[in-house]
Amino acid sequence: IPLHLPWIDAINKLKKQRGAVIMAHSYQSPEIFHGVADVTGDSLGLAQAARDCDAGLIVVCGVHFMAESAKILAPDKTVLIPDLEAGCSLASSITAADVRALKARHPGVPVVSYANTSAAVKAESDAICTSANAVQVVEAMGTPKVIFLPDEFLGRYVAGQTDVELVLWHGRCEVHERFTAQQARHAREQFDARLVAHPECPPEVLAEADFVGSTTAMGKWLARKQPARVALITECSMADNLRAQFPRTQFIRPCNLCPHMQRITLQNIYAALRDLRHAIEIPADTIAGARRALDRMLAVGR
Ligand code: CIZ
Ligand code: SF4
Repeated sequence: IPLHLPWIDAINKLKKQRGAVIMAHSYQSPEIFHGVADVTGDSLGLAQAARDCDAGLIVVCGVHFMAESAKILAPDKTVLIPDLEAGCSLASSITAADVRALKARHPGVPVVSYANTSAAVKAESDAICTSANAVQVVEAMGTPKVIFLPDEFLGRYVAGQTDVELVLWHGRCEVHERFTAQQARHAREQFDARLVAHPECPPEVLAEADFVGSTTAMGKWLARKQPARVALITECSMADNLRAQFPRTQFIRPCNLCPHMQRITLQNIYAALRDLRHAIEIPADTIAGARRALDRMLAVGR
């Protein structure tokens, strides 16, 4: 962090001048997460904070679909992303046209989409879900069959917890799909670590885990259990950012970095505030459709 201090000071000064709020996802590096963010959280938490904050200018330090979700819930505010190329393998695995084709193939079957999708895909969906409420949202559709997009592994995990039949898509998180059961077992056997895994991991990894949960659920589990050693089988920055909060817990590898999250840097956050770029623009009808699907989720519960 010392190396970053001049940038952190400059950003925090400019942020005040602009009256901006900086929001950082849990997968952002510690200098961003602890150094410049006013709000931190998972993708939905950030979107809800964008809706509820007083500022008219929001910088989302995260990937593109997260900035879109903030814009969907706060359409009258200016939402900036420091790098438009910060994408996501899950979000880019499916287009709105793909969703329309699936609906044509399965008439009358509702579509539940994971938050990790574009605004256009959300607008084609009946409801949005997170990894924390996926089972509840699927069951709230009230149908024997649901189209579940786009994460195949999350879909298989959800399918194991409900009687609703799921039509799945072949999307993968390129960060979580790389973990292996052998890595998980190694962490447990060599380091006596508890294993906490994100449901975007392959089924054989989830089978080894002591706890499977979303980004937010992982933090709550740690606070409850305070294990001596834990392997967070997820994006590396999770452990980096939680370390300060749990000084008695040792964080064991494996972890993988998300290359898209890494595109956000102190330098481009500064440039975003200086030049007011890159503003997220979404057509009004897409915002309305996506908002309806998000509201359906919020009615079920976070
Ligand atoms: O894997 C991701 O990108 C996650 C967990 C996003 C989120 O919902 O915060
Ligand atoms: Fe997408 Fe995976 Fe990166 Fe999350 S960690 S932004 S799901 S590629």
